[in-house]
Amino acid sequence: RNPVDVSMDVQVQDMLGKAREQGVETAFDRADQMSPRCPFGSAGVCCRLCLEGPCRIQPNGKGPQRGVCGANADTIVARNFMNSLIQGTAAHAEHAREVALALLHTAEGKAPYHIKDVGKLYRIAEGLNLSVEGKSVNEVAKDVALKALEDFQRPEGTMNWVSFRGQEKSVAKWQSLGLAPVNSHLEIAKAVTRGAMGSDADPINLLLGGINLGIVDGYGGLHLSTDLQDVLFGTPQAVKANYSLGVLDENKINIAVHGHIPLLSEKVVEWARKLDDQAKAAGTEGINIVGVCCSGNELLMRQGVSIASSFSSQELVIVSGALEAMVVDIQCIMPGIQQVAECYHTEIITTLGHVKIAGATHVDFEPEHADEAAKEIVEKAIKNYANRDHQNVSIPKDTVEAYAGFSAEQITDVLSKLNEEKPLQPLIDALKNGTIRGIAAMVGCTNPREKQDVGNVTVAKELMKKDVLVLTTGCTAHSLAKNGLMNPDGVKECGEGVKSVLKLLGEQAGLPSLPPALHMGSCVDNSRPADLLKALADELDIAISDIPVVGSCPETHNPKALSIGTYFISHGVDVHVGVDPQVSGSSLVTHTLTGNRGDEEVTTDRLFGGKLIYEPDPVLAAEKLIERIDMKRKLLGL
Ligand code: BF8
Ligand code: SF4
Repeated sequence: RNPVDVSMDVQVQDMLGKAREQGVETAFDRADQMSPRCPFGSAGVCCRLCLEGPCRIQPNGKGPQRGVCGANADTIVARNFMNSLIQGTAAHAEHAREVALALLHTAEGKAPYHIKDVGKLYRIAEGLNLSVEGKSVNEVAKDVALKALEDFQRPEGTMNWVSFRGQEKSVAKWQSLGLAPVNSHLEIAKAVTRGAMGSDADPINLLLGGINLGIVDGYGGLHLSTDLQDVLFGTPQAVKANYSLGVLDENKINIAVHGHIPLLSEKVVEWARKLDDQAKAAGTEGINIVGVCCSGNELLMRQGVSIASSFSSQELVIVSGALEAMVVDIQCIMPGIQQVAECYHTEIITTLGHVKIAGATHVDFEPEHADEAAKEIVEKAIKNYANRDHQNVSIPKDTVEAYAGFSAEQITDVLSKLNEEKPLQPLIDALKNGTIRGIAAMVGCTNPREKQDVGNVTVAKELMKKDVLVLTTGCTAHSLAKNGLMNPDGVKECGEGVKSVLKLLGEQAGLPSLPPALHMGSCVDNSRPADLLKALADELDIAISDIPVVGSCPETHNPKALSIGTYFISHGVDVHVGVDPQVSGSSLVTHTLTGNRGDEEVTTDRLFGGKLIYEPDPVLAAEKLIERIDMKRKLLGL
């Protein structure tokens, strides 16, 4: 593909042009080389779970229809789907566990972090039924951390965070179906076991196992991470920052922070500020931290750090020739960054013992020694400035201004200026009278296979136009920000109804309008839209599945996005994906996930009230989402 066909973003197109001129290969080139894709893998019908295989089923019904063990396409497709949910769920659970352990060590005085949001800590303690009387802040934090860690080891019952954050109606349904998770590690281990060769062979049962993983992902991963990160680093509030490759600064030492867990990125920011003089002594104007992927989102929300790139163009930040270091922790880090870095002076610094890249520098980052590690990392970047080839620096000129930091707390805060006693009432009224037709969470990734930003931006604009209130997280937020949808001016894209609400709320916040897409954070922060939905459903005394709300992930790439989607489906929220979820090899699996509530067979829509919508065309996708929103409105009598 020509650069103009890989991204909507002119800066990305230009930087890709530079990479190609210099013979540097990126994910966009490799995505092209991978075409056409294997039809068996695409349909989900290849299995390599044991050494009798690999086996593959002919999707067209001709040729072998069972693997050596007798597994048919339905079993293989369901197993493969569940196995990818395991990947996503384990990633989020491990993220949460690391934060919980860091909170414990902080409370015990063993790690150099502080409790930043004491109010939220106490609200969480209360939600967990912990007594706080006569206890110090650190003692309460320790109790909360132990409750969190219990969610990785309790032998029976229901996970603390499911009881705490889940809506009663949803939790009761999961319990009645035997799907309420006991603890994250137990459920993940069980899923690995049932998805193995010679274990669970019932496709429907496997898909229900997938729902259980979705619930683990949501509560043991997303909610737990967000809650404890807010306690340690503060609950986000509206903040202004800049987007695009142009946020790199030629006159400064540039450090990109990439990955997911704020334990590392927050410390890098702190030490960059502390060592600014050292950077000036090296002949620069200081240190410029830029964000990539969800570490970027975390820093943006709490520190106003600007964002250089979403997932698919991460290598191009290096191609600028102006990046001294790219510091990574975990998830969505392309191994390809090392090859690209070897063509420039950038030092790739890995930080976790279990996530290394051959050829990269490794600085071990343990929360207990966070200061020493962050200092070492920033000093390495300062030192590496001497190796910058100033002739080969190309930084695009423009950046886009965007507002972020819309935590559920921040949104409620703005709403409370309209109705102090019942802050949700103005939102409920607008939903009831149709000023707001519905709510959409635009979430997830960018994918080098897809033309970057097109799906995300088109679905969002189509929904906005039709008076859907758009919330956003993850790399999708990056697409929306670069295209002006996280700026008050972007409100012109909205229908008259949503526009009037955003303007009214904007006035309360001292802005001409709230932006048409409200950025709620990283991918683990998909807990935030979920919190808002729970609050709305509780206030209305209805199930979350009854609210006219949808999720959309147009440029899906990571299994984490699928597990987040499954989390929403387990609550009865419809979820759109724009990239093939690789289940088409089984009509049973496809129908269970995408069929309707009125169908005779089992479908997630019938069981939970929400389904998966696979639609690569973003305009059609928006139409289908609107149809579901309207259906739910009708069922509510609106
Ligand atoms: O967790 S949105 S590409 S960076 S998976 Fe990855 Fe997708 Fe970006 Fe954040 Ni989420
Ligand atoms: Fe083949 Fe069955 Fe082994 Fe899969 S588990 S590789 S289908 S024999």
